[in-house]
Amino acid sequence: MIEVCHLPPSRSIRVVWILEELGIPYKTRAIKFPPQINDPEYIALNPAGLFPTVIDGEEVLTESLSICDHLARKHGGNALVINPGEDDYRIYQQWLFFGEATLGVPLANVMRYGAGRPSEEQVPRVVSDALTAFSARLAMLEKGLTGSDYLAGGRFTLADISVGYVLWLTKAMFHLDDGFGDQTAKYTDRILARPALGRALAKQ
Ligand SMILES: N[C@@H](CCC(=O)N[C@@H](CS)C(=O)NCC(=O)O)C(=O)O
Repeated sequence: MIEVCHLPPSRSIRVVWILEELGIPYKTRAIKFPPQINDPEYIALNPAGLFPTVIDGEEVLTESLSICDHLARKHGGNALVINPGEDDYRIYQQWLFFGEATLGVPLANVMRYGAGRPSEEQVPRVVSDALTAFSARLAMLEKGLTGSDYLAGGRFTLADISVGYVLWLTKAMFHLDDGFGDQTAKYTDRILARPALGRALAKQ
């Protein structure tokens, strides 16, 4: 059975979310954090000590979106992905990568150099630059959402899981959603209301 090394609120939520959306059986493995000190078995699987890692038969997979893509194609009959040649493939790819490589990066810096550290270790200049960048990236999302319920293909896809995870962090974990535009606020509510995400968030 597929095994997900799961450590909420890490990006392993993306993996559990898509498994729940697709109804694919899986089990979770708890990690002893920090794995570099407490979980040598995990470090043997993922020497970077990052989350998530998934074990699927003989394969050990890392990178949350690549894992989700693999699971949807191998076990989910290609549901929730858009293939080359299909309408909106390019825009699907754009938002898929945007979630991880563009929208999530400044948010991570807000935490890493701000609220996630004791006040004497915070770096205010880095945090304010990251908030400025985050706001500009949200403006890009707002423009992309105008007139559509989902990011690509007129349906819920992995691109929505990619971006939706970051919006969940922004709203539910960091309470930084007051900068959301109207479309982004509505989109976030729509995506966060998905029952599969609720089940994923309930998994420990
Ligand atoms: N691009 C990777 C990023 C993985 C990543 O940075 N995960 C974070 C948690 S969300 C982590 O493990 N952080 C622990 C650390 O930096 O030591 C992915 O999408 O899987």
